[in-house]
Amino acid sequence: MKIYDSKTAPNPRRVRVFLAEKGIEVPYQEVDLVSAENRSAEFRKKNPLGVVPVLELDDGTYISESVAICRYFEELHPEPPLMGVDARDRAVVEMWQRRMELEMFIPIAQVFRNSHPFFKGRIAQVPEYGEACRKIAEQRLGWLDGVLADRPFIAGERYTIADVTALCGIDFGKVSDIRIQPEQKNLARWYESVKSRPSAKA
Ligand SMILES: N[C@@H](CCC(=O)N[C@@H](CS)C(=O)NCC(=O)O)C(=O)O
Repeated sequence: MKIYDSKTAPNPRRVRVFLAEKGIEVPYQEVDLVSAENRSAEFRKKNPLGVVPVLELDDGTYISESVAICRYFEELHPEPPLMGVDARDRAVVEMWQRRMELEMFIPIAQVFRNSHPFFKGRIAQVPEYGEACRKIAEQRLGWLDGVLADRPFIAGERYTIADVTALCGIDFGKVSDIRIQPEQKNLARWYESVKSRPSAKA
């Protein structure tokens, strides 16, 4: 088993943080995104979409999509639970995980994809779309600040995969100068608490 990884990219970090929370060690193989190794025919045999992370199992199965990889390990190693403990809780965690991914992480990533020179020539960049996503991402930070007014973690009382997704998205936003604002005290308190966990170094 191994995970095709990139130390600089936010989606692979989601998996590394998740596994660090569970205390699971998996060998990583760095994929060189700069030289576009991820877009080679060889790599596309592992993931036709040409993106990381990808988990390779010993039976030759390839699993991509960060949440799917996390799901695999959650099933095998339920403790500590990061994706919910019963039907209600699993649904609540999934709701927040999807919100963090769709409403926060993706707009933040789209700012980078549509404005940073790294993606020039790799995708059809639309800078205006990137700027629209910046506004959305900034609004979402304000929304999340309100959400965190009455709870320690995004899905409630316990640290979950929703916190992992939000942490990795918000940290990646710094590259595009998207930042928690001084008045967003709840968000800042949450950020300090998740950032100070050993897993955040993954
Ligand atoms: N939906 C995928 C997204 C994976 C993804 O976009 N990975 C990025 C790194 S964060 C990538 O490999 N980008 C390289 C490229 O687009 O060339 C997931 O959740 O894992």
